[in-house]
Amino acid sequence: MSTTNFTLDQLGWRPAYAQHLTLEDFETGQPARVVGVQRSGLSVLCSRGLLAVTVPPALCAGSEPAPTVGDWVLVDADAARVRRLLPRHSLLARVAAGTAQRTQAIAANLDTLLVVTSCNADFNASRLERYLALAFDAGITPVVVLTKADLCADPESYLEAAASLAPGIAVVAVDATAAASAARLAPWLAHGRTVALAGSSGVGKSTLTNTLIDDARQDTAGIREDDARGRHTTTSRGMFALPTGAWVIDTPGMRELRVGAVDAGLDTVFDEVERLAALCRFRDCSHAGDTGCAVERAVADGRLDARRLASYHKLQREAAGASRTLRERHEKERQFGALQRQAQRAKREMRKQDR
Ligand SMILES: Nc1nc2c(ncn2[C@@H]2O[C@H](COP(=O)(O)OP(=O)(O)O)[C@@H](O)[C@H]2O)c(=O)[nH]1
Ligand SMILES: [Mg+2]
Ligand SMILES: [Zn+2]
Repeated sequence: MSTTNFTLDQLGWRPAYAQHLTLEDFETGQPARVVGVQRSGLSVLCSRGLLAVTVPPALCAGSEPAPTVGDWVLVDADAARVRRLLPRHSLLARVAAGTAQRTQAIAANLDTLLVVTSCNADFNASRLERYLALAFDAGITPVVVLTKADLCADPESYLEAAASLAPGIAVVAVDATAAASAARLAPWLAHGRTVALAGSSGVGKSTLTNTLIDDARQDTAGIREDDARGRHTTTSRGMFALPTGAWVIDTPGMRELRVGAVDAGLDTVFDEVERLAALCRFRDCSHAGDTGCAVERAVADGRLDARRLASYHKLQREAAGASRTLRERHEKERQFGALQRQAQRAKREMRKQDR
């Protein structure tokens, strides 16, 4: 484990974060970055080095997702305890399995999401669209990384297919086992930047992480779970320093990535569908058997992929379901609040009458 002390700048601090801190905050605490999440608490890096800190339960009680890797927290100056969570500039989250639409934080304060898939049977356009919508919705730049290019006869066809999934997205093919090849990701790995790798199990996320950090093993910070070969494996989430000064977060493979109310992200990814939809005869066209539907006409003409429209419908439904649940929850909270106020009023009235 590194004993290096990190400056805020090295940890990816942004001047804008200081707006959320008072003079008193700086006197009684210090900002620290979460590099690991354990059941017992958090591992954070700050000017005092690597610390294990506890999180007061009240901090996890609200509707805001609990502290996750990449988060900035204010740590007590004289105790190993988190005082509060600083506002996030971005949050990658998914909807947890089950019906409650509970949000599960994956990583916070990301600049870039490396959406990793392989140049083989793992490549799945609809799954990629899901990740892309999630990233765009969170204000995180997605980059599609196609691994195992060295094992593939025709990486070009995968590059082309991936590039067509959202307007203007960057797509890079790499051999994740080779440093020279992984260096193609340099544009997103500048000093102080934070990137996360996401994608199915087995696509090469940990291999790529290892290749990127390998040159400077001793300088690698963060919590690393080592397997028998002494290599990094993803048993828990962690954040690692790269020799370039960037931070990389490896996420465990997700079998199911359910998205929340990512409507804005969908508009970005399915830009051409939205444009076509503007030409439908009816404004509330559902693009499913309605007369005068420009979207379905485009599918019939071969201008729009039927798969893409199906993917759009599926994600729209998911996002709408999430919005509905959120609205219902807010409505319940609102009604509950009104009831409480009513009860308080009644109590006050009774006291008045008593006097
Ligand atoms: N040849 C080659 N093998 C790779 C590449 N990326 C990953 N692998 C192999 O694929 C397997 C799974 O990789 P891993 O990093 O554990 O995937 P993860 O589950 O996404 O973390 C390992 O045996 C890697 O050596 C690549 O670009 N080229
Ligand atoms: Mg892994
Ligand atoms: Zn339509």
